Formats: sequence, C-alpha cells, structure tokens
Amino acid sequence: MLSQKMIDKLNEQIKVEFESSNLYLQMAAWCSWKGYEGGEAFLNLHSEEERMHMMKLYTYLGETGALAVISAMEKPQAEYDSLASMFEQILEHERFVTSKINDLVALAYEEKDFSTLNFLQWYVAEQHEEETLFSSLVDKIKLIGHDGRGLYLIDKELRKQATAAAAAPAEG
Ligand code: OFO
Repeated sequence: MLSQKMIDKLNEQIKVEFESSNLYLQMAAWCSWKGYEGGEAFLNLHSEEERMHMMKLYTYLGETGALAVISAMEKPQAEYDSLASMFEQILEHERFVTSKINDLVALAYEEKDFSTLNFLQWYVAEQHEEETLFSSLVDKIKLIGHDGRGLYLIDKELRKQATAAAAAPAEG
C-alpha cells in the first residue's frame, strides 16, 4: 500500500509525463508547419512514448489500489525560433523530468517503499537513454550547422531516428 505522499507525487508525475507528451506533439505540429517532416515524425513518436510513460504510472497506481488523478495541463509553447533551439529546449525539459524521477526515487528510499523503488528503475533507465539521445542530437545539430543544407541533413537524421524507433519492439 502506498503512502498518501507517494500517491500525490506519482500523480504529479502523471501530469509531467502528459505535459511532455503535449509539448512534443506541439513541437511536431511546428515541425510540420515549417516543412521538417523528419522532425515531425520523430516528435510524434516521442509524444506517444511520453503518453506510454504516463499510462505506466496510471496502471501502477491502479494496481496498488490508489486513484490515478488527471490534472489540468499547461499549454505548451506553440512556436520556436529554430530547430536547434527547440532541441536544446527538449534536452532541458528531459533534464527537468530526470530531476522529478530522482525526487520520486529519493522518496521511495526514505519511505522504504521497495515496490515503488523497483517500479521507478524503469524510469531511471529511460531518462538516461533519453538524455543521451537528445544530448547527441543537440551536438549533431551544432556540428552540422543550420544553413539550408544543414537543416536538410538534420531533418534527414530525425527521419532516420524515427524510422529506427518505429521499427524497435514496443517497450512496456
Ligand atoms: Fe521523456 O520523459 Fe517520460 O519519463
């Protein structure tokens, strides 16, 4: 059985994951608007992944007899200065998500809640993977540059990443 404090924090994380999903969907829409088809495909997939992260929390809360609560969402920023700055923003956002997961892990330790601690290990590994991915994309964008040809190559790289992610077996 989870403590009320843990239930509240897991519900806060549901909001964080849902907002991540909405943010990436909005970014996908901006990419589509700008003609970055690779970026759109890549961010659409990431939006779906974040929804799956949210659903894992929802399921865990239900399994432990707690009520999952869906909160009001912050409206994501609709327009971006450039593809490069958008990806820097994503990396910053993922670092924020990691800090929220770390807070949850710390609480689980403090409460000797080993079931939740075990459940959270998946998120710890996932955040490591996502920070590595986005940090390498930010580095690539810096390296390639953002003139017309650079943007074309970045968009191509994002299309490649989206295709690889779509072909990978679904996690869960
Ligand atoms: Fe990309 O963040 Fe979820 O966990």
